Amino acid sequence: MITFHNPLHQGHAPVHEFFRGERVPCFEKPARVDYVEEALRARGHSMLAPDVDSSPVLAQVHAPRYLGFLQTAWQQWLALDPVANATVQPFPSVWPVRTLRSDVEPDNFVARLGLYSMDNGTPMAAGTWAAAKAGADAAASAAARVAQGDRAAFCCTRPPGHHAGPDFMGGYCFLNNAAVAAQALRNQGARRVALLDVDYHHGNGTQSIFYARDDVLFVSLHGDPRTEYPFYLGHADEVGEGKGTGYNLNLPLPAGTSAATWFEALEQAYTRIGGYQADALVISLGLDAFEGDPISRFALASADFTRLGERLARLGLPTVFVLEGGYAAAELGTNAVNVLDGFEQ
Ligand code: SP5
Ligand code: ZN
Repeated sequence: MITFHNPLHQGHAPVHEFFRGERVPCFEKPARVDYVEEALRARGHSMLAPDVDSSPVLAQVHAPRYLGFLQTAWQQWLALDPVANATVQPFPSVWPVRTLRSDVEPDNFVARLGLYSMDNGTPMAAGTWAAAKAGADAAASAAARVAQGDRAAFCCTRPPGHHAGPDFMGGYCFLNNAAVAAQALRNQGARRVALLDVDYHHGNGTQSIFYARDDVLFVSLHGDPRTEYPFYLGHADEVGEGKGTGYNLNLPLPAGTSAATWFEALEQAYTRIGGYQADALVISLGLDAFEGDPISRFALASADFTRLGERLARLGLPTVFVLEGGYAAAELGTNAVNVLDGFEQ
C-alpha cells in the first residue's frame, strides 16, 4: 500500500503529561511511529514524503483563530520567558466552561491555551506545529492519491488528530488529520465520504466537525464515555443535527469488551456504511483497542487487526487510513501493518 510518513514528527516530543496530579512520561511518543515505519519497511510498503499543502483544507475544518493560535503558540510561550520556558511545557489551567465567554480571546497566553484546549492532557513542544502541519499534509497527500484512483493509502503520522475539534486541541491531538482526509476527498469529487473511527477513544473532534453535515457520515466504535476518555461526547443518542441528522452513529462498548463483541459492533458500522452509498472511506486507525494497550480496555489480539483489514476491504471503497492512537508502542507496527495487509489480501 502507498503510505505517507511524517518527516517532522520527531519534533513533537513533549516529555511528560499529567496523571492524577503526577507527571508521567508521555504515552504518545515518537517511538510509536518509528515502530510503524519499521514494520512498513519490513513488509515492503512504499513510504513517501507528503507532497500536498493541507492549508486550504485545514481552513475548511478548523477555525481561523485556532489555526492562528496554534501556529505561533510555542513562540508566544517562549516570549513570556525565553530562557526558562524553553525547557518547560505549557499547560492550560483555566477553561471557558458553560456561562463563561469564549468569543473574546484573552491577551494572557495560558488563558488562550485554555480557550483552545479541552483538557490538560495535550502537551506541546517546540516542534509541535511543524509536526502537526506535516501530518495534515500527509493526510491530504494520501487523500489525493486515492482521489486520483489508488485503491488505498495510509497516512503514518503523529501527533494523532481525532480529538481535535473545530477550534480546540485535546487528547494528544492538534489538527484533525482524518477530517482533513475526508474534506480533501470531498473537494476532489467524492460526493459522500464515510468516516469510520476504530480508535478506543471516541473521536469527538471528528464528530463535531461533521455533526451538521450529511456529506460525511461519521461512525465510531469506542469505549463507553461514561467511564472512558473523552467522557463528554460519544453516546449512542448523538445522531447528528440539522441536515446532519442521521449521519452520526456512535457504538459505545463497555470497557473490557471482547474481540467477538467488538466485531459484532463492527457489523453494525458496516451495515450503516453500506447503506450510505459512499464514494470513499476514511478510517481513523487507532490501534488502542489492542489487548496490550496500557491506557485502554478492549481485547483485540494482533491477528484481529488482520481480520479488521479484511473486513474493511469488503466494503469495496477507495480508502484512506489515518493513524490515530495506540500506546503499546512495540506492537504498534505489527498491529497497524496487519490492518493494511489484511486489506490488501
Ligand atoms: C488519540 C488518543 O488515543 N488519545 C487518547 C487520549 C487519552 N487521554 C487520557 C489519558 C489518560 C491516561 N491514563 C493513564 C492510565 C494509566 N494506568
Ligand atoms: Zn485512542
